[in-house]
Amino acid sequence: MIETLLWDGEMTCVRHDERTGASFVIALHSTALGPAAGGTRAMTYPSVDEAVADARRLARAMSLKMAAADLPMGGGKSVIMLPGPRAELSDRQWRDILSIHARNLELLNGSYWTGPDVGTGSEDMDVLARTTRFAFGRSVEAGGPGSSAEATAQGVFSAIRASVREAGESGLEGLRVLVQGLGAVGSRVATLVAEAGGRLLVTDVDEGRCEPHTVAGATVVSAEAVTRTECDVFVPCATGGVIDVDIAATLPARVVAGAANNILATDGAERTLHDRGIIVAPDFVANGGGALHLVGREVLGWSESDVMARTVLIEKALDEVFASARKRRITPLQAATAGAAERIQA
Ligand code: HCI
Repeated sequence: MIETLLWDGEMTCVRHDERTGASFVIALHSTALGPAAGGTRAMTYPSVDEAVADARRLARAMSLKMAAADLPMGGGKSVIMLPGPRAELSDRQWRDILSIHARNLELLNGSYWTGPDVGTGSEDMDVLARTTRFAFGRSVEAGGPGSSAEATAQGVFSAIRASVREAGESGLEGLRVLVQGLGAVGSRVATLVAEAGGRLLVTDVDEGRCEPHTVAGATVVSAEAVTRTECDVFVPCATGGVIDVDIAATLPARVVAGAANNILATDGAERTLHDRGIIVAPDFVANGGGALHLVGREVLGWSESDVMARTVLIEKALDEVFASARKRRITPLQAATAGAAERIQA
C-alpha cells in the first residue's frame, strides 16, 4: 500500500496555490455522527507530508472529542501550510490565503465546518464567513459566539479536579501545578488553579507572557526546563507532542491534564506514564469545552450558561473514564478512546 493512502479517516483534500505559496490540507476523519468539524491551523511545516500528517492526527482527535462530548458532529481539521511565519505575511497575503481556504470550504459544501485553532482566531472566522457558511467561532461583533477560550479553560480545570482526585488527593489546595503556555486558555486555567489554592508554576516560550500574568506568587519556569520540573500536576496548554516516550519515563509529575491537542507524541508515552502510576486525563475529553462552546452555541442553540453547565460535566465524564479504565485494567486513554469509538460505530 502507498503510505499516503494509509489512514483510518474518510478523505483528505490537498491543494497548493502558486500565487500565495500556501498549501491547504483538509482532513475529514469521520462524518458518522454529523458533518466533520475542527479548526483551521495555520503555520509553517517542514514538508507537505508533515502538514498532511498533522491534519489527519488532529482530525482523528476531533472525531473522538465530538463523540466523547456527545455532540452531533464528526471530526475534521484543516491545515494551512504557510509560505513563511504568520507574523511575516502581509495583511494582503493573509487575506488572499483565507479567501482560498473559504472557497475550499464552499467546495466541501458543509461536509466540513471549521473554526479557530493555532494561528487563527475569531477575526479570521469573520473573514472566512464573508465567503463561506461553514465557519464556526465568528466574533461576537460579527454575530458569532466569540472565543471558546473560557469554556476550554473551564473544562480543563474540571479535568484537573477529576485527575487529582484519581491520584488520591481531595483537592488542589497546596499542590504544585505547572501550566505550560499562557495563551488565552492557559492563562485562564492558571487563574482557576490559583483560585482553588494550587501553587502555580508557569512557563511560556514567550517570556513576556509570564510577566504581566503574575497570578500572585506564580513561579516562572524556563520553557526549556519544563518537562524536568518537579510538580504534582502538569498542564500542557501550548502545542501537542510535548511528551514522548523518553520524557514519559522521567517526567517528575503525578498528573497530566491539559488543553493541548495530542499532548502525547505516541500511544507508547501514555503506557509509560501509566506504568509509572501517573494519572493522564485523555486530552480529547479534557479539552472538549471549546467544542461544546462552538457547537453548542452555533448548532444546538445553547446559551452561554448552557455551555458552562455542560462543560463542568467533563469532571464527571473523566471520573467514569478513570473508573472504567481501572475496572478493565486498561489505560484511561484506551478507555476513553473505546467509549468514543463505540459511539461512532453505533
Ligand atoms: C477544538 O476543540 O480543537 C476546536 C473546536 C472546534 C469545534 C468545531 C469546529 C471547529 C473547532
